[in-house]
Amino acid sequence: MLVEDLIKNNYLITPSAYYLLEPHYRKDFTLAELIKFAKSRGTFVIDSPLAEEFLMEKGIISGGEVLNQQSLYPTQEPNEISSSGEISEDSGETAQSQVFNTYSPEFSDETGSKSQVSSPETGSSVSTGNSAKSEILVNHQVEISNETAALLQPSSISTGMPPKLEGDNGFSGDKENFTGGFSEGESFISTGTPESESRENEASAMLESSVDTSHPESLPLEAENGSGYGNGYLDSEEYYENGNGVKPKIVYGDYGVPIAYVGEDVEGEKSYSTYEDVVIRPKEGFHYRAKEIPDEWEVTFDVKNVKFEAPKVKNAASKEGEIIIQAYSSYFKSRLKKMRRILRENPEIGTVIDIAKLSYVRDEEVTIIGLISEKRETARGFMFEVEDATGRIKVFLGKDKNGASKAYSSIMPDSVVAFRGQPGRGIFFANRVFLPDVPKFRREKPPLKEKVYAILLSDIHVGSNKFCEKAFEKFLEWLNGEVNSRTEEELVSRVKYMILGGDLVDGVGIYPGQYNELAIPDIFDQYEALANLLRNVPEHITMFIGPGNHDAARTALPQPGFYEEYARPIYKLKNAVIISNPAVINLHGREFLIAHGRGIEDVVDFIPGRSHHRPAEAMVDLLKLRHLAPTFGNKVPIAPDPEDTLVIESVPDLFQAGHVHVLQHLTYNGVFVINSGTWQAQTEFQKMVNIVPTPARVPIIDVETARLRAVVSFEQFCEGV
Ligand code: D5M
Ligand code: FE
Ligand code: ZN
Repeated sequence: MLVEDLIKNNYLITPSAYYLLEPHYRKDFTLAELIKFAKSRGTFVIDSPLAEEFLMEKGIISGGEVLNQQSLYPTQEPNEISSSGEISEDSGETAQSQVFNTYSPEFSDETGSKSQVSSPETGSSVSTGNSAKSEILVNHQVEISNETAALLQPSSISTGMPPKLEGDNGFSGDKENFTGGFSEGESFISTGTPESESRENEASAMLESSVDTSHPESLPLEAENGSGYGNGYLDSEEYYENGNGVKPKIVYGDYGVPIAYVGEDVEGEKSYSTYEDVVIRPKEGFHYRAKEIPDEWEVTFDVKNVKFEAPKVKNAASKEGEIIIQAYSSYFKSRLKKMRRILRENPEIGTVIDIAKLSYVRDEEVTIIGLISEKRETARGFMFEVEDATGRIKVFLGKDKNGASKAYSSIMPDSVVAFRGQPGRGIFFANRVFLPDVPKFRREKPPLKEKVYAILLSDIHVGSNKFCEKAFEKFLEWLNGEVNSRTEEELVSRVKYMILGGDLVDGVGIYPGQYNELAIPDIFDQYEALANLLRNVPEHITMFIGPGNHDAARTALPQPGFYEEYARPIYKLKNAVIISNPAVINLHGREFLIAHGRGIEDVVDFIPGRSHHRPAEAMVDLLKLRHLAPTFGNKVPIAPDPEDTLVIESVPDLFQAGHVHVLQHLTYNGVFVINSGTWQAQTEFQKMVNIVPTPARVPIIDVETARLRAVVSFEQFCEGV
């Protein structure tokens, strides 16, 4: 009623203001009074501060009542970050000290399951990295002078942050920590160029960009012709005049709910750049071998293509609560069913029996498969509360049993595992436990005729004042042929795919106080800015783009895609394929599992010894549980879809995630596991919780082997953003 009345009068109200005002409407105040008040404040949007002020002025509320701010990341004491929750009290201390110790990524005092992980981050392989590193250091001086030159460019972009030149210390210190971990056939490349040459490049780049801005292709907004995007956006726009000559545009979502308000674009008003002037063309004469290699890709799993069946309830008038319970019940049934199928592929599992049928079993070994709702360590062993579609039982696993304690620490709440053993009175005595896991060996795939590469990116965070814009532009130039060696030339020439795994923009209102760290405080402009940058990726490179928790997308997992109203500019990119989070892409017969990776946060919370700074290890834990976010009700919100699309149903050749902003990779049972890092320097929030990101490093994957071919670093253009 209040909403409609206001809209009729060309006023808008935010949901929080609505909840404040609605109970008093027509009882304690009239529409005319509210409108008069808003007019006196010169606004036609009634938000909660305005509503509060209004209610206070009317004497309806007193000053003490304040709105609770909802936020995605509740503010926490730093030492709560890795608290391991109720089910693993024993490990709380270890996990905490792991996170809050001074950062030392190479010296993991790993406990538990490290032995199964063959990590290239150890031993002799480090030497390759080291020699590359010394090259980087040699070029360091040059890089600084490049930077100076770049700052003088007329087209350099203002982020609202003062330009900064870095000294030696931070740079080399960080490098020490990170360059290890590149084995034979991989290289770590810094983009430093020999002095004289790079100056020339710099100059020509300057020239090009100033010429190019006048080119029609560089215009940020293509003419909207109304065709092609039939999602109701255009039909549901309305314009209102509010008396001050300002014409707001209101965008309506489902059920006629106003979801966005777009102010008229006033040219020249913005104090920030959306990178319209960043126009980079392939270097003349640069030969892209990838253009001649036929495309061979397919998105083999995308949440958008899953047909969900609506939950069955007795009749259409059933209560909403009942529908939600039904939905979660189908969700967990689906998880159990999928996990059972995976676990049964293990020949050692034996006869699987429903929990409800255990009472018929006499003196024989059987297997139960169930969801772990609780786990606890006792003096002699481990107790689990296990549930399947037919019932629930306590399971005891003696400490003396093979692999018991390792499995115990790997099991996250709500994951599904199998126990083999014998039922006793009201309890199941297990002799063995099986995680779903992935098979030890993988069949080799047929070789490819030609080398072709894929670049993995994530967490670009465009719009953040910590977004490494200069490094990203350098990377774009590099992709356009601005290379420093034969090796780099070969790499760039064969890049055919680019995968972007979420957190493309920084978003707005994602965490408390984020506003102060935004260079672009408007979500529409953030996507515009992102698209303006990505438009410079050569067109023969297909970009697969999926959402993360900072994007304009559903917060709960899975995330089917972006809200098109906001992310329209990236939908319009010619060479972009929008994917869901998670998604599976097949590249030349190799399966790439792509997820943003919020599940990593829960692994760090629940599995002892895990850290944000070694995300690939946490990803292996998820792989072992064959689920991207097994735990319900901890950090990661999960949508009550009738089907669990977060199960890792098929074993990938490569598993990519991002989210934690640290580049790390390893190989586990033939699966290449990699966290693709970030393009955002350390934020104030991350400083507080001691998260040290590794920005601006580009991992390049050899598609044939689904392994790392090289990491190219643009970090020197990012340090101390
Ligand atoms: O996540 C960037 C990093 O910050 C990732 O390691 C998660 C971490 N992060 C962010 N907020 C929190 C809270 N509240 N608790 C624990 N860890 C957090 P991004 O998604 O880019 O913000
Ligand atoms: Fe992120
Ligand atoms: Zn994230």
